[in-house]
Amino acid sequence: MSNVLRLAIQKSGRLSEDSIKLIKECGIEFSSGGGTLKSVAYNFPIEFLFLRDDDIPGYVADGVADIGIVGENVSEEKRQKVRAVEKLGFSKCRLSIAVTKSFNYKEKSDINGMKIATSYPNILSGYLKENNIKASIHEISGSVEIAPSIGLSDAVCDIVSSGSTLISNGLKEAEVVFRSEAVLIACPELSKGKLKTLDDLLFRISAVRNAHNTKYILLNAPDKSIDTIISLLPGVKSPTIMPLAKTGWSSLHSVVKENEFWQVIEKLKAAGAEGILVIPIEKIIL
Ligand code: PRT
Ligand code: ZN
Repeated sequence: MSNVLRLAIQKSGRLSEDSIKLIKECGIEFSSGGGTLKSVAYNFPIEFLFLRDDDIPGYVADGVADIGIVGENVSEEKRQKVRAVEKLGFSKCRLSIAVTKSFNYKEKSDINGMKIATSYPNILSGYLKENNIKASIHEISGSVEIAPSIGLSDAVCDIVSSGSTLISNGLKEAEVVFRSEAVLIACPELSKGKLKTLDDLLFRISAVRNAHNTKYILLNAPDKSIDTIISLLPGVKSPTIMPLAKTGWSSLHSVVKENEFWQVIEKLKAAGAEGILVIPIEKIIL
């Protein structure tokens, strides 16, 4: 039985670039772009289907594709039988209910009785039910944000990222219904060979993602500060310490989490660290 995994990626849109970048950072080489619908990797048992994002959950559920990269919003809305395998950290957004700027919105119960335009009727109806809100859903497939201004609805439930689309259409965010990011989904029935390939792929993805979240850090410090610095930079196992030619000083190498970076730097300086270098990491195998 074949161990070649078929991965469905969005053909063109907000997910495409980051999906392709992630796969390429995993050291998997293939050609994409130029209207290609299908492609095969040169150096890993994987082939690619380039599709509209809305079609990806269905193709994965049917086994036409083995795995796919899609927004959690789409995966949740389509209600297909797929397994969410790994969140991928990009294309972060939220599905929110927005009302007109002039509406004096205070709490969820204000949504009662409203007509809400959305392309996400399933997620929205689940949310309304959960929160005991009685509102009607008007399903439309695009340009949801203009619905209130043309008298089609009182509110919208749409994807928000920066919020500027809402503002430029005279709307304001009232409630977050669902938070989303790109996710790797899989067909629930994969052969042993394909599951092995999926494991190999996930191993590479986690090495790349760990590296994105972490920086390599080198610094010089007086020997008396080393214990303090080790407590600030515990590293993967523990930091490397090498003596400098200058007596009483050492060079210390470690890693630091991207989101803790600025706080740690301040504390390192306070502890006497000098000549701090911070370097990107390509892969981390823990
Ligand atoms: O052609 P195809 O069907 O494949 O693509 P698409 O047009 O349906 O989807 P696409 O490429 O726009 O988005 C793909 C996925 O990216 C979505 O399903 C989300 O998971 C994610 N994503 C992240 C977004 C956004 N950010 C986003 N800002 N999807 C849509 N938007 C739109 C939103 O609909 C609204 O019109 O951007 C506008 C809001 O953006 P802000 O920044 O003004 O708030
Ligand atoms: Zn789409």
